[in-house]
Amino acid sequence: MLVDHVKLIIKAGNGGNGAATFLRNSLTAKGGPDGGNGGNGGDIYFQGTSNIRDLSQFRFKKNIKAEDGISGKRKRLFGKNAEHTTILVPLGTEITDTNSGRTYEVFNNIPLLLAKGGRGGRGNDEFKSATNQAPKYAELGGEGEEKKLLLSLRLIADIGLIGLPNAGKSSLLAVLTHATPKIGDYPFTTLEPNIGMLEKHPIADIPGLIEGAASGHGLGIGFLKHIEKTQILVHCIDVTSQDVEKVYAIVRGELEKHNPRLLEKPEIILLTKSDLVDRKTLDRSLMTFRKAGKKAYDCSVYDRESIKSLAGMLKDLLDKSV
Ligand SMILES: Nc1nc2c(ncn2[C@@H]2O[C@H](COP(=O)(O)OP(=O)(O)OP(=O)(O)O)[C@@H](O)[C@H]2O)c(=O)[nH]1
Ligand SMILES: [Mg+2]
Repeated sequence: MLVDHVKLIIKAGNGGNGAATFLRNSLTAKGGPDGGNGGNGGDIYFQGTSNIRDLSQFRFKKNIKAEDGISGKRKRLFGKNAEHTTILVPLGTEITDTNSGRTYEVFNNIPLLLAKGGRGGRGNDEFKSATNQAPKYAELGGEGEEKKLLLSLRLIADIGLIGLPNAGKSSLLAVLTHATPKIGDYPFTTLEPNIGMLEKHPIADIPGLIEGAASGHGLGIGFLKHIEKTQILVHCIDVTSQDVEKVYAIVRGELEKHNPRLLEKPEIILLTKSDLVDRKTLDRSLMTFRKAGKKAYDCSVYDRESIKSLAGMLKDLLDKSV
């Protein structure tokens, strides 16, 4: 199961308290102040990594706390600063601080500070002055910052496969990449997005869209966010459909309702399951789209050549777009 959004509470470490102590030993019965400073509390950083694909690590771990700083001790001993905590998240994670509304996008591996640890408190030794040679007080360590966060993941894929349920999207992912998605001759086989790699290019296969998906029909359109960052959409249409133009319009309509900008993305129309119709029917369907100035192709997962040329064309298009 792809976990693509979670709520999280993070709390940086508190600073250690400063000590309020006085030098005492066999020679000194009433020595001066010697309380050391407390150490700083640990910060919390987020860092992107390509080794993690989703947010499932947070399903049962909703609270993350960094270490507290150690308190200062007598004999001017400073407490240790706490270690910082770094939370690794997939590239493409969007982090929203729910109190301030600020949003951060993790798209590289540069650590992002989200909760600052409290400063260590100063010991009484630091408060000595000409007028007060023996201060009895020391500072308490500062509180570490606490934040409520919402993490939301957009898969970062170069190519997005879209279309009605059963159009053959997952089958295509399986033949184009080494991915092994579930494939079935019934609608809504895919319940969560799948990702596969066509050489260096990630391809996202998402659940099928149906008419009314934008208003919650079928599996809805929540997962469309995963194709927002793609460079190319491959619109898969089962060539045995009664009316391929209508199918095309339905899916485009749902994309538009989610985000009209999706319609401006470079797109190719792919008539799938070409092995199931004769050449004439296939050409007629291709022409319907080509006449309208669209890029339309056909393929069958049982025709190795068609898959090879599809893969070649996708790679060419991506190389041109960078
Ligand atoms: N004959 C033929 N059947 C195909 C081809 N591609 C896919 N199929 C079949 O079509 C059915 C649906 O394939 P899927 O890949 O699961 O379709 P999908 O678009 O991922 O479906 P959802 O996940 O439900 O949206 C399966 O029974 C596949 O075996 C093809 O090129 N030729
Ligand atoms: Mg599928």
